[in-house]
Amino acid sequence: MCSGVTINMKHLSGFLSVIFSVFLLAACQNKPVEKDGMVLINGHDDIKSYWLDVSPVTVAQFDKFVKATGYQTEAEKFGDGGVFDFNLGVWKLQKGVTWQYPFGQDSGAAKPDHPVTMVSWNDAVAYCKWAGKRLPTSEEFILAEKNGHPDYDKTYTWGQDFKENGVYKANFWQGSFPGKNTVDDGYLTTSPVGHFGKNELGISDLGGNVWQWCQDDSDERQGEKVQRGGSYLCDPSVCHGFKVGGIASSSPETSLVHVGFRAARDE
Ligand SMILES: [Ca+2]
Repeated sequence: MCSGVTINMKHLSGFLSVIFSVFLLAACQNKPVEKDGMVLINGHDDIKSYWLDVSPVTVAQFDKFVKATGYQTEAEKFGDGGVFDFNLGVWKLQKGVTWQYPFGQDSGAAKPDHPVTMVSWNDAVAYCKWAGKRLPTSEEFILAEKNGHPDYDKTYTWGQDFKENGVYKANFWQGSFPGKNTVDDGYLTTSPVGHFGKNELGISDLGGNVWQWCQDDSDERQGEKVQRGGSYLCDPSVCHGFKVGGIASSSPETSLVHVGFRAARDE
């Protein structure tokens, strides 16, 4: 994306024409710095510069945390969690679902390279603490969606359309929610993190795949915590949560089959 100078050569009527183009884009001054799976995002206004995970926390990463600490998630303690029933098109509280088996043991284990789900806000905070990180604020998540540009005006973090060159740019719901999912993007539920590419900052899964917990209390719903990014259950005609600024919320002890998180850290 960021090139100081580009040179295009064209043969015109037998003469070689060399065209120099010089770009002095704002992005060039903010070339993303990546380290230890995090990207440094330059602050703006009252947002200080911060590090943000390149991808949502995966099942494999959460497994390391559990093995190191013996942590028990709230879904495990309560013995149930929220699952979307694709056959009936409704949400239900299902017993025996965990981060390892978010749709239940009969539906198979969560894949290591997929985002962890069936984790509450409290679980996410516990993971972040163990990792020496914290949850991003809502503002930080949105600035990442905007590729670090506060005046970013495209609908999605990757651009303006669902697809680029015929290829889906995110994991969401195609068809009509809740009755029909045509799965044109290849995934009914979660997808491997990074599968649909990265934005300009080199960050993946900021739109679609799983909703992600943020630090903040919901302004709209008392006692709930904000989620950002949308999920594989978002049908743009119903929810459209995977657009820039998409928002949802749940109570901090709620564990759902389409909600995960990523971590942040102060610069
Ligand atoms: Ca999908």
